[in-house]
Amino acid sequence: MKFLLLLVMLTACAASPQDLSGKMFTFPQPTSRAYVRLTTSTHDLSTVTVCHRSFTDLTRDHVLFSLATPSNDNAFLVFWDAAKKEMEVHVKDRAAEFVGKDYKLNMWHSFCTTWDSTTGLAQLWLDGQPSVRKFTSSGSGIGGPLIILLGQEQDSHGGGFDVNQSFVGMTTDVHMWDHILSPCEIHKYMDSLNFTPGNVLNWRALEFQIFDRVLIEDQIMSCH
Ligand SMILES: *[C@@H]1O[C@H](CO)[C@@H](O)[C@H](O)[C@H]1NC(C)=O
Ligand SMILES: [Ca+2]
Repeated sequence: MKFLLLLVMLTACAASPQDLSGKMFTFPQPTSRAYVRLTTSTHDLSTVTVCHRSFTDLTRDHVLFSLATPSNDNAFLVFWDAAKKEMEVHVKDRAAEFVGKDYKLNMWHSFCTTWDSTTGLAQLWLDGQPSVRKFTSSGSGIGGPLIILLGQEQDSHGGGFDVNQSFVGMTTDVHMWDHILSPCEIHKYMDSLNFTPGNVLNWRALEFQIFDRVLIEDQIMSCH
C-alpha cells in the first residue's frame, strides 16, 4: 500500500506541470549532453506558432528550438547559421532562410515562428519585426510522437546531438500553439503584455524533464 502510494506520488510529480513564470533555463556550458525535454499531449500539428526568448553570446551555429518526429528530425527547428548570418526555420526537413535579422549578442531576443501546412508558409518574428513569408513544406501536418528539446539540435528522434550546435545561455517564456497567432497577439507576447498562453506548450504550466546541467533560475530582465 505504501509502495503504491509512493508510486502514485512519483508519477504525479513527474507529470505535474510547473508554473515557470519569472524563471528561465540556464544552459551554462557547451556540451552534447545537457537539454530540457518539453512534454505535450499534442500529436498532430497542421498550423503552428512557437514563441520563446533567449540570451546568448555564441558566435557559432546554435539551436534555439528543436522538434523532431520519427520521420523528420527537423520537423520544426529554429536555428542560427553563424557563417551565413541567417536565422533558419526548418519544417519537415525543408528550410527557409531569413537574412538581415538584427540578432545581437548579449541581449534578450524574442522569437515567434509560424507555419501553416495549407500554404506551406513560414514566418519568423524577431523582436517585434516580421520576416518575409517563405515556403517550407505544405500538404500535410507534423505528425507522430513529438520530441521537443531546448539546448540540443536533434539529428534523430531524441538524439544525434552535436556540441557545436548546442545552445549556451538562457531561454525563457516558451509557448507553442496549434494555430497561427495574429500579429497583434505576437506583439503582445513580445512586449510581455497579456496574451493567451500556448495550448501545446505553456510556460506557466510546463511539463518538462531536465537532463544533465541545466538550471532553473530567476529571470534576469532589465529593471523597469
Ligand atoms: C566542434 O568544433 C571544434 C572547433 O571547430 C572542432 O575541433 C570539433 O571537432 C567539433 N566537434 C564536433 C563533434 O564536430
Ligand atoms: Ca537536425
